[in-house]
Amino acid sequence: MPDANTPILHHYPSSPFSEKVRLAFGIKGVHWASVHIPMMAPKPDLIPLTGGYRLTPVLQIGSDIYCDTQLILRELDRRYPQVPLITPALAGFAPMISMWSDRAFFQTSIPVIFGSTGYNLPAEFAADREQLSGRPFDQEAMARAAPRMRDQWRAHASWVEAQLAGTGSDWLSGGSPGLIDLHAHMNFWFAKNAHRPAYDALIAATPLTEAWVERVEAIGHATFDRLDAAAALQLAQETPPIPRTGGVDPREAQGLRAGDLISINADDYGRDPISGTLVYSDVNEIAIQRGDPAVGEVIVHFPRVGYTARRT
Ligand SMILES: N[C@@H](CCC(=O)N[C@@H](CS)C(=O)NCC(=O)O)C(=O)O
Repeated sequence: MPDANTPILHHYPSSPFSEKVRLAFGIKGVHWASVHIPMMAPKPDLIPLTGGYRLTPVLQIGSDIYCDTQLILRELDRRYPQVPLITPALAGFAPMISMWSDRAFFQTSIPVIFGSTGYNLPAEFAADREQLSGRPFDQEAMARAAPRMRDQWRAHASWVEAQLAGTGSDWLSGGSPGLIDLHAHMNFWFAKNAHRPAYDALIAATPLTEAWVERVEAIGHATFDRLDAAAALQLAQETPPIPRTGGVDPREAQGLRAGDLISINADDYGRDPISGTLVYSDVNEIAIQRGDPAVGEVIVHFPRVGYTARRT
């Protein structure tokens, strides 16, 4: 059984967003616990922790629940600063990269991968992703769009290639691997693991990037133990929630205050609102406290960019 300080990652092996976090543990050499969650709804052991957020991955530390890789990676840097993911020279640019990797590049990768021949998706997976995005998940349409999307994918890859060529560095983050590498690597890992022929055809034009992908993979995932979801829920139940010191940002743009009942939702997909009492905020993070019989009181944390908070 891990203790209340052990990072517990709720994820599944083929999840590209989760790969960022697994590699972050590798860079930092932090031991973690691994809870496997389903790759589609329902997620009965995750929802009691998050209050409705269903995306993958989620990081749990005791009764603190961190949603979205943008915030999860920021939190890992705060808790394990010995090997930082962000250096002062890239303090602003590094987090910006997630908006490119997670949105524009990721939305290009989906039709490139799922529209490639030989990719058979179960009907319930397509139905789940339609529900998630509110848009059709039409594999035939993706197959028609795939050639045009490959044009775009190659162009995204060319930016990584240009950066590696321009700096002559092994890493996008500078002298050692860091946050930019983790965000940028995700779509290459996704394509490579989900559809190897499509990846091989695309990556051939960017040899520095191909070698960099292998370097990032070689970082590995540090050491971890598998954990039952029930044990993770029990740990949350047994750990009293303690809001982060600092309270609520006095400059909250909407004038939100500590104790306000609010709801938070992602603004791209998986927009289910999560409700609770505002207990902490700063310019990059907002956290609510909420309870569930399965986990007791927990604090659920979200990033600010890409999320909407409103009083209920
Ligand atoms: N903005 C989120 C996006 C996460 C995301 O899209 N994850 C995918 C899996 S890699 C997902 O949740 N798919 C639906 C699911 O797992 O239920 C983040 O950065 O964590």
